[in-house]
Amino acid sequence: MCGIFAYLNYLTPKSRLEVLDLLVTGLKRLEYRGYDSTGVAIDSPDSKNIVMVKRTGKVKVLEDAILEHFSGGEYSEPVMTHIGIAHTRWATHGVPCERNSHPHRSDEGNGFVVVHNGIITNYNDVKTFLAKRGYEFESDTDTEVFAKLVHHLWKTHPTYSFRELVEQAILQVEGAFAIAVKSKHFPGECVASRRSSPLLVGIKTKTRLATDHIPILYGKDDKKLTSDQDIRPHGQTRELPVLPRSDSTSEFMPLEEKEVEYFFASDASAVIEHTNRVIYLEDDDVAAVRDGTLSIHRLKKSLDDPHAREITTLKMEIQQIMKGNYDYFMQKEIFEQPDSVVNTMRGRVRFDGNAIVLGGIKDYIPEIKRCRRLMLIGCGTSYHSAVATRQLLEELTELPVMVELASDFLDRNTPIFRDDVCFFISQSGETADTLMALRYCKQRGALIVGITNTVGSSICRESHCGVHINAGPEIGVASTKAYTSQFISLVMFALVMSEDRLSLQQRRLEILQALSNLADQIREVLKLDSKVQELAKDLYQHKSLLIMGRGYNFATCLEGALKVKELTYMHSEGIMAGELKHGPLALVDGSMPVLMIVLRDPVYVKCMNALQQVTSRKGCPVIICEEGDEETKAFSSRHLEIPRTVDCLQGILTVIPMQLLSYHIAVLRGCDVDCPRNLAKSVTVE
Ligand code: G6Q
Ligand code: GLU
Repeated sequence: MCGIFAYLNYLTPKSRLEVLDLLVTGLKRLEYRGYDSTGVAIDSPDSKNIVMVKRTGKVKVLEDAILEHFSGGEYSEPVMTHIGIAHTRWATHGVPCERNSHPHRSDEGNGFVVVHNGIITNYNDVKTFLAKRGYEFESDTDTEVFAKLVHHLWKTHPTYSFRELVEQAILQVEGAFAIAVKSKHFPGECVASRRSSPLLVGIKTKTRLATDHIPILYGKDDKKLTSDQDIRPHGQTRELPVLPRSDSTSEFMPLEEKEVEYFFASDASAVIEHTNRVIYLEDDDVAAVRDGTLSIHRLKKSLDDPHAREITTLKMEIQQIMKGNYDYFMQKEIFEQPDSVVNTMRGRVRFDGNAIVLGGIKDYIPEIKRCRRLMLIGCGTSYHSAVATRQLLEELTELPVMVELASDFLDRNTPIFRDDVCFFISQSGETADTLMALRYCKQRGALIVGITNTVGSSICRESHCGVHINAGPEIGVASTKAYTSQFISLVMFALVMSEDRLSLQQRRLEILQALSNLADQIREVLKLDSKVQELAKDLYQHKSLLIMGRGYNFATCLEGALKVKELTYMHSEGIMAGELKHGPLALVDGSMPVLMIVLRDPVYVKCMNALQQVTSRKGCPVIICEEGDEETKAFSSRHLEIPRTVDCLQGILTVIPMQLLSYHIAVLRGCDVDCPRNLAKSVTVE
């Protein structure tokens, strides 16, 4: 998800133009996170209103618009106290356009404006609730409901403080968010909060801060709650329940600095040039600044909560911060997968009820169920996600499933019929071959389903329906987290297609259970990183690497080989183990590097057969096997053990060592990990 940046100056003279420059610079520091549109909101010259400028495209486009829009002299007058908010958007709901860009407002008077990172998964419910109360919506985003919800609360609870209004609104929304809210009704105040999306507060004062901690405040009298008191009502669309007020004279605690500046940002790269003193907010923290005083509140107290939030001192340089503790974006994105897979399933898989809802295609499911066959079409890694899920799709849909490389599909002028359902899988949503294949199928009357990571992309817009994989922006050219999110999106589709098949319920439950454990198991596999790095040292000087497997893991062989090729420039080949005797075995001798995937699944015996064929030709394969599988491990001194999961999800776990191995070999070979030679992140030419 993208970038939030807000700047509040208190008793510190700044002109609005200076504030705008700070906001734009802050967005530039967040550009690396990927985005499709931007926007800012500041006070009007008379300080009685809020003015906004929003644009699609690069931050530079916004910067030019600001220069044009705010040229008047009144914007160069210094103001002592002011709050400006800014946003870079990676669309999840509503195409990238000015209307859908943030900040979003509560009403035509810009009473409340909000910038949001993440996904409000129950936004339709909230929207219905508000529409019944006369609210009209001007965007297609989920975010807009938040601004209007705060406004509704303000109208119905006129005595509430700004912070309380935002708290009440937070209690009603579900999903992931980092938000910053500004209001003309509460000038000079800012309220920010987070749930599953990062947000921090930078503090800049003329003198050293009087404290290194800010106490966390709770409930009505801000006294510590003595037990787990969940005061969060169940978010229905009935009249909003009102919580006990939490405003009291003791509310605003220390950090009452005279001249102070606060920076709210998605990550420290936007703050470090101003201050190194930051507070990392935790989920469901509510940070509020009023009259220059910062306070932090929580709605729900669990007994192991700390008493305060620490003001930490940043020691990292900007460059480091952008990649977190990682050296490359690709490395960061590999390690993000425990979170990105959760984001893909967020608001869609109800583990408690074993139900799945894919909002973007649910109206088309009856038509899809009547189709003659499914066709999965993509390029590169996206094609491999189709290969990885084909067998499960055949099993759960009981339909013929074809997987096609878009370029070859077009070369063959493949016959397509009106009762075909064609899936176009594409991280960027702009790959020319895939887009051309989409148009080819659409012209022939097929139903078009887009599986993309980029809202508003060509494939997204030209599909009849689709699923957004919600992997977040993928910066590294070599696709990693998008692959696993595409994989899971197709698995979710297969589960939706079989929800009314009694004979498949046991199988579905097994898969749903495995999905609920996936993030933790990915974390387990990522712990193999140093062992994989050692393996890379054995392999990086070789000219080739053969990767063998079959069944649910054949896709991993193809994807692993592609990763090795595109990152290390070594030759590598994914080989169907069942094909060994039909030729590839001739390549095997004591010096040919081989990696084999041998898991305890329906093709285990056949994989062991292939393993024995390799070792009997003096091959010394690296083996990816299940934890504790001593029988398989006995065939090689080099093995990577991964947790056991259901057969159709093994490919999520087995691809990660391949991602890590290709990364480490690339580093050892001095390759440019994030921008491999000759390659582009989106191949928009045929
Ligand atoms: C793989 C590469 C590349 C990519 C294809 C398809 O690591 O990123 O193979 O998967 O070019 O790109 P889209 O998924 O954006 O269509
Ligand atoms: N879901 C919001 C939208 O689509 C925010 C997306 C983001 O994180 O940028 O506008």
